[in-house]
Amino acid sequence: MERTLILVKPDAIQRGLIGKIIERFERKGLKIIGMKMMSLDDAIVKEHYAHLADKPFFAGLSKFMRSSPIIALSIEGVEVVNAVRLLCGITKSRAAEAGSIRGDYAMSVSCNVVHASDSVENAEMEVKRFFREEELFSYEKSEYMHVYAEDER
Ligand code: IDP
Ligand code: MG
Repeated sequence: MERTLILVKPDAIQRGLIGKIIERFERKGLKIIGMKMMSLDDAIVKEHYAHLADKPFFAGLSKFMRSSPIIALSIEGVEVVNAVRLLCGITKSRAAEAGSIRGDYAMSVSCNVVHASDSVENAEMEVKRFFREEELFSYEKSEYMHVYAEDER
């Protein structure tokens, strides 16, 4: 089963959007298997955004990601990596689809309220980066049955 990583970023924490953002994932019927508040240090930001290390905005991005605690979430389900990316909307918030989280809550490219893993391979690494195995929970979620047809489970 796929797992993905979501971060509720510092701008969302500052703006009091934690509940509204988590609600989007619950509303979709997704199963949260891990959730915690944490402060990021320099090392984890560098590792998480290694693909952007040589960009001119990296120093600002790093400072932003360390400016408040974040909420890390892990969600598990059928094709959840793509489903969660669609819910979040594209990186450039001003052009993000209305109805997506970024489309509804952000205007900034850097302060775009959420992170979501962009591929199944990256998601596996990112979930491990932010959660120890014992911080992830295995349980039956009753709504699950309404969300997936038998052959999708
Ligand atoms: P993603 O978050 O949609 O996966 P990435 O390209 O992986 O987008 O970039 C990671 C994060 O870096 C973005 O969410 C945003 O916070 C920041 N970022 C990306 N491009 C820019 C930019 O051009 N200027 C400022 N910040 C950026
Ligand atoms: Mg990315």
